[in-house]
Amino acid sequence: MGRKLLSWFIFASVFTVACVNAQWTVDGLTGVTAMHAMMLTPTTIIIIDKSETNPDAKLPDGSLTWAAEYNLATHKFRPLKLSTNTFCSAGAFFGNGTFLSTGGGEPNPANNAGDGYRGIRYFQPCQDGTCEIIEVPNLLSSNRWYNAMLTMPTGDILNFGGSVQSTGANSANKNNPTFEIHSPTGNNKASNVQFLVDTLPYNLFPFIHVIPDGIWQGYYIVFANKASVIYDITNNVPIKALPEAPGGIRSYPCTGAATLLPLDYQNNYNPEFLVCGGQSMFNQFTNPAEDSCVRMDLGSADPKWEADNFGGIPRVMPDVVHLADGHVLFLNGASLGQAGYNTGKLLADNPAFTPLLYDMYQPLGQRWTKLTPATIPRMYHSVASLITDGTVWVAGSNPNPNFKTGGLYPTEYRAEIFTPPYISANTRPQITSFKGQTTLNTSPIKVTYGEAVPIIYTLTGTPGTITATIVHPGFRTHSQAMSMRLVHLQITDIASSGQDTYTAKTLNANGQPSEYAFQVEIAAIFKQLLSKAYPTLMYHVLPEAKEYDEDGFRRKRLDVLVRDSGLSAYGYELLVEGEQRCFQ
Ligand SMILES: [Cu+2]
Repeated sequence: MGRKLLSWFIFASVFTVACVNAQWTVDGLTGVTAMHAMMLTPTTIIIIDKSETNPDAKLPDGSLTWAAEYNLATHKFRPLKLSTNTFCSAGAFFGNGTFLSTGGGEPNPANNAGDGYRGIRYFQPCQDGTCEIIEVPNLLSSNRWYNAMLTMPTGDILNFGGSVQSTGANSANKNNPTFEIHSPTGNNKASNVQFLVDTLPYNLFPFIHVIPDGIWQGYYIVFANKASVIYDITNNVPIKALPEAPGGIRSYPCTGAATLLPLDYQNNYNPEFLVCGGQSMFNQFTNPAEDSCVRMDLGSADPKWEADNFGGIPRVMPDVVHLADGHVLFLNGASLGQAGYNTGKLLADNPAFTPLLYDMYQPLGQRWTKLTPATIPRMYHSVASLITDGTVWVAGSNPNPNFKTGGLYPTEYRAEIFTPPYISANTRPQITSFKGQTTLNTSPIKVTYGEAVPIIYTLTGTPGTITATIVHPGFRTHSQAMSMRLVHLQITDIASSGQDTYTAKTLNANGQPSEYAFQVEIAAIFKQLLSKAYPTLMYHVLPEAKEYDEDGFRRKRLDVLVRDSGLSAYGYELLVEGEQRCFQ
């Protein structure tokens, strides 16, 4: 094809890359306070409040309720009938996708709310907006308030701890130091757990996660107060007591947040556990919140805590969210005080408006980034959840015994969408087929363990590094992210479908890839070369093609701007030169 010249050279230039930051947008009204929430389908979130008089949550018969289904597409809520008080309860999915809510609080006759302490509620998500909650009162083995629930590897649900009565801090006479297991065929009886006695009085809403890999595989990490243990639920025995965590109290009402960190095939899914925030002093409502985090490598035979700061912001009642790119987001909560209701005096103040991004792969001291602050306080009884477009749904805040308007920290019905930086910084692939199925998000797609799944997507703009993660956004309440989990999936192959990869508008009249396609193609090649040479760095490659004729030759020049967040920007110019006939 005639003469072809490729030359690379750096040209001196300075590029100012605009700081891509996060955004907050008010989305819609939740109708009931988002005290508990969980994504049920790609477009719906179930919201469960305690029994209270939410003035806009009217059922068809005119009565009020304290549950709703929030639609992310229409930004509207649909009231759901409840008959028991779901005050400070818990939830999880069965392996078959049925949602289960259990526990709650005392009867509230004024609202026709029955005793919820031993209540069980099922909800089978549907697409047509007709499904309702099915309640079975008094089915738990014992009262559970502030219990934790978790989907087990068997598809059953673990129901762990709590108290038998609503309270501030827990106490021996209100403690429920037991667990029970729910399976689709019924309940097991309660099993006693000494750890839930030893961690009094700060063991409500204990943190519990399955350890999915490594030498403790199949056991559970349980954390309450400052203590933790690796636990064998099957045989109901503690396997290994872990060292006391440095820093303050982490459990209600000195509420912090905990998560199993994202799991990554690149380190063989090594499990790590992170706990952040809380409060060191009980009933000291003007005391600054805990400003530390502790992290533990559960892949170790002898796990130890590594202490870190909490991004420079003391925070009690944080919410923790796994983002789709594997970063961990902390938001909501307050910088003074503790969890609980304001009854004449503020238990918490100084809303912690600034979200924090945690990068688990960075060395100690370099993991935190502050993002654009919120404007709506999200105090006690707030939630946040990753949703399917990669943004974060944020709702709730009601540190009041009942629905309240006006004053400081009223009942908050506004839901917001928080758009993390990675959404606006990158073009996202549009998935058109998943395992051969083109009708997405309407019915479950079954994937077996270890199965390779073909995904077909289209991508306009510059193809970046394609990554894939699978996420369980968790049941959200009281800073708990029950069952939340993220796994980085290994991509075995990315194949281009040829020119069809580019949409028709990128083809010129002769059926050749247009200049636009040319830019994208060269940028992708360039990026592949760079990522082979420097696999640990992240790049943005921004191509800009120019062409001109000179002395009978047609030239295409490609200026390529390379940007890594840790480095200053570099520019390259690629010159592709050839006879005019090569560039029809
Ligand atoms: Cu509560």
